[in-house]
Amino acid sequence: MEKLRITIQKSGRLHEKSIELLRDSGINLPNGSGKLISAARDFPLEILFVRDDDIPEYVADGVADVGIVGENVVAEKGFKLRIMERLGFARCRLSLAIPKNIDYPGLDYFEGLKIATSYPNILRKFFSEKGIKAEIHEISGSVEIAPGIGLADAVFDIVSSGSTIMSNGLKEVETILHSEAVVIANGKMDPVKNNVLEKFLFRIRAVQKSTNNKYILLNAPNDKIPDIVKIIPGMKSPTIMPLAEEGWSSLHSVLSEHKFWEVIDQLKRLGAQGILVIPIEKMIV
Ligand code: PRT
Ligand code: ZN
Repeated sequence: MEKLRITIQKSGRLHEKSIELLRDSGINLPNGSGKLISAARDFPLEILFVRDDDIPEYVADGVADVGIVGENVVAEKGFKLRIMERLGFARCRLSLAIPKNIDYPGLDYFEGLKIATSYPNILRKFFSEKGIKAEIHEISGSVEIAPGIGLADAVFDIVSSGSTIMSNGLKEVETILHSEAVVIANGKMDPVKNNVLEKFLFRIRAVQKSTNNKYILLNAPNDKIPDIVKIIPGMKSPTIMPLAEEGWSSLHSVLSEHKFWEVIDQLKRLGAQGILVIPIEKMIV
């Protein structure tokens, strides 16, 4: 079978999770590979390790067929690419931040100011849409120190917890882009490769669904079961089995982790007991 070539980050914030996703999809790399390129043992896939900034270009040029990279980098590079799947890790946002003692009056504040960023294209596009003229100063690292050393009046940078911004005496005033890791693909792929891509995506999606969902088991009085089913309908419908104790049943269902925290109080109020929440390894719907 023709090999699909994927490009992932060599080292950094995306590396571990990208490898983990491949591993959970049943795709294992040979051990101790510090190499540029490596072939998977159990799937027709070659892995090319590069800096994250190069990933969109490699995929757009066809050097690789797919890549795993942050949406922020995809947006900045501006190549024509297909986003096949959002992966839910490396979440962050691109925001404008200003010195914290300034009373922020709104976007007009940035008119004529000097703004330091590693994402000039995204910022230029945003300002042009808003009709704001500012001086964009591109720097490649430690953007957050620029105002403190007099290099810029404000910054446009990645924010995650917000602590970097805060410890540099800045405050976040506008968020322009929300980002997470995504799978990108080249738009022009021959049918054979496309077939391998579909198989690859199928596996990734099964892993994604399983990590977002949990298997739930609980015991409840029979007369409450209809109400509980309304709250946790499951994949098709829940499994209900009688308990040895008269008048009680065990209910099994699948629900998203997020939903679980929403409904837990309702379940308890309805008399659910012995609630177990169990991880799912793979999920195919
Ligand atoms: O060497 P290479 O070029 O491959 O890696 P890199 O150094 O350019 O990127 P890396 O590994 O730092 O980040 C890769 C991707 O992770 C980014 O492109 C984002 O999509 C995503 N990501 C998620 C982050 C963060 N969270 C993050 N917090 N990237 C960077 N940061 C930095 C940010 O630059 C800032 O300095 O962390 C600081 C802010 O964090 P908080 O938590 O203090 O707000
Ligand atoms: Zn980078």
